[in-house]
Amino acid sequence: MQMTLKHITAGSAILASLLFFSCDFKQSGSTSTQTQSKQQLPTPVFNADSAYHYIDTQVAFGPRVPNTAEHAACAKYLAGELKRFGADVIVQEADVVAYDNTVLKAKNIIGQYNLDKKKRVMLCAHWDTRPFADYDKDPEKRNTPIDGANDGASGVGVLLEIARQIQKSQPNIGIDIIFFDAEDYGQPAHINLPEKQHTWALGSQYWGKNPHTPNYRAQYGILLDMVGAPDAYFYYEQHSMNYDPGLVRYVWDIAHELGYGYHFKKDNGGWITDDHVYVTEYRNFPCIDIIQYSPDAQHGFGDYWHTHDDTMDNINKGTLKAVGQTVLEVIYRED
Ligand code: AHN
Ligand code: ZN
Repeated sequence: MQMTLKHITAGSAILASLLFFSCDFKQSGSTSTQTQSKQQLPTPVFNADSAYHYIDTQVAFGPRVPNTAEHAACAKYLAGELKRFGADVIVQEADVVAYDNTVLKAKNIIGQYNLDKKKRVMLCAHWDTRPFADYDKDPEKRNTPIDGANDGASGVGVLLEIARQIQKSQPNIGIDIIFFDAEDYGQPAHINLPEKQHTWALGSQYWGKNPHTPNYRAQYGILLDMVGAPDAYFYYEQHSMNYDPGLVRYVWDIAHELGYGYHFKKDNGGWITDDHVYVTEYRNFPCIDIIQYSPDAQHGFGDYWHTHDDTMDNINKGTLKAVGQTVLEVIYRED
């Protein structure tokens, strides 16, 4: 039979549709792979030994009090580590004024990942240490700066380990890690001074008003503060509950799901003025605080708090793991 033009056309149409079909089949295969990888990435395993090492290294510089050589050296180390872990780093320098009118040369250290992603989560911790030990049992030692192994270095150590994991396998979203300065220079409790507001969290107050990117916004933020003590309990911090109770419960649920219910108590804690308050108030997205709370203590924190007992002996790898693995799980579940 002789093929007419019509037949040829019909024949190619069949062939084309077959090709189209096979293409389509292949495509739907690759689409499902894509969907799968978007749905749930494997969560990296948080290494508590590594976080512990980053804490130990910070403490070895000596107290990281603004306007000291130890502080300057540690700032270099932290920015260098974030760079080594593949982040785009910005060191934001700011002159902030302390309760006693001392001008502090503050540095907020920022590491950005996946800058092309619009959806971002911000993770933060303060990196400075307190110039006083107001709550030390020895009055002679109250005017000297503390090691701040837990109060300062622990949150940063956990976030550096998270940065190291992000470099190995990227989450689906953008991540901004911010180490805030001058959080712990608040008006001391051991000398009688008239009540003064907003003397804490000076670095985050500055950043809130002058973010590293104009109009910076994240979907949400998580602040880590005092996340390394043995037997640390993290309660629902009340400002965080006020800003986004669903987010707080979601993070605590994940901690319980992973088996860290011992540390993450599903009960109300205190109202704690910390960096997350200024982040939320100035930037207008919710930032929650994972912070050790001790309901029976007079000041609400551990016995070591703002004393010379806040040393490396106060750091426990099990607590670091509970917090670090929970935060990793939260960010790798995002898409
Ligand atoms: C006050 O004591 C006002 N806020 C606790 C924030 C803090 C101090 N975190 C660590 N040190
Ligand atoms: Zn403190």
